[in-house]
Amino acid sequence: MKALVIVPTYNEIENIAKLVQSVLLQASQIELLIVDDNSPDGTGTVVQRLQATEPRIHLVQRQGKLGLGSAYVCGFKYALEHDFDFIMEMDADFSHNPDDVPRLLHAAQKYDLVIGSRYCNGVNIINWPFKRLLMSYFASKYVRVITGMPVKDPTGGFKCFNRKVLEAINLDNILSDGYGFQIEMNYRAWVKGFKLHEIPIIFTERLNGVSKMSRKIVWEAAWMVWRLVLLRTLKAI
Ligand SMILES: Nc1nc2c(ncn2[C@@H]2O[C@H](COP(=O)(O)OP(=O)(O)O)[C@@H](O)[C@H]2O)c(=O)[nH]1
Ligand SMILES: [Mg+2]
Repeated sequence: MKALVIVPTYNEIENIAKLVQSVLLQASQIELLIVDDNSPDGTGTVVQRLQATEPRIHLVQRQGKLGLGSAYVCGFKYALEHDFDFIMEMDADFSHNPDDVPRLLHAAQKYDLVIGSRYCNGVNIINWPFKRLLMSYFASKYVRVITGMPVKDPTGGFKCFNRKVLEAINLDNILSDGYGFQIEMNYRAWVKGFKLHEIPIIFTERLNGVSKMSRKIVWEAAWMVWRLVLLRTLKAI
């Protein structure tokens, strides 16, 4: 069994070395792919240095900041080409706890797409301003009502795909970024009849670095759900 944890990075120099080490410690069959968008702070150079002594670290350097969605699509294609069986998504900023990686992988033996969920038992988020928490929580409800998809945390970015899910989705058709991207991947997997499953995680706001998400990305996600429902009605997905 080969597992790849994909971590997109943009200016994560304070987090990346520690994150890479914490993930690789989890299990010997886990490898890492960093998709770095030519971070001005030198995140990519740090990864290159780590690669010198650890063959389980892979790096794709892109020209510039092209967005989270396309970084993951790039990572998914890499995973399929390099014969990985399980493909995980994870942030670089320790909002996702590396110690949860084995639990996600374990659940992925039984389900096609495992989602680390902040809203399985109440709300499990540490250090978010109340406004952000409220917005994320109601955004999840909104997505559920519009799409009918039975997922409590559709915008979460800590998850594990079986490779057959990624093989079944035409990755070149994925257009959304950020939170919309997470919703779109779940929706396309669900519509195709794959088994989705949520496991509880605790999400902790980053201590180092800054968020790259913007208002624009939130609005994009809000429209995206309507587009997805329409495409499904037209039998285009
Ligand atoms: N390669 C790449 N990574 C990105 C981009 N935007 C965000 N990221 C990474 O995606 C992850 C989640 O982003 P973050 O800003 O923490 O989002 P938040 O947790 O929703 O505030 C982090 O590892 C970021 O470095 C991007 O445009 N390109
Ligand atoms: Mg974050």
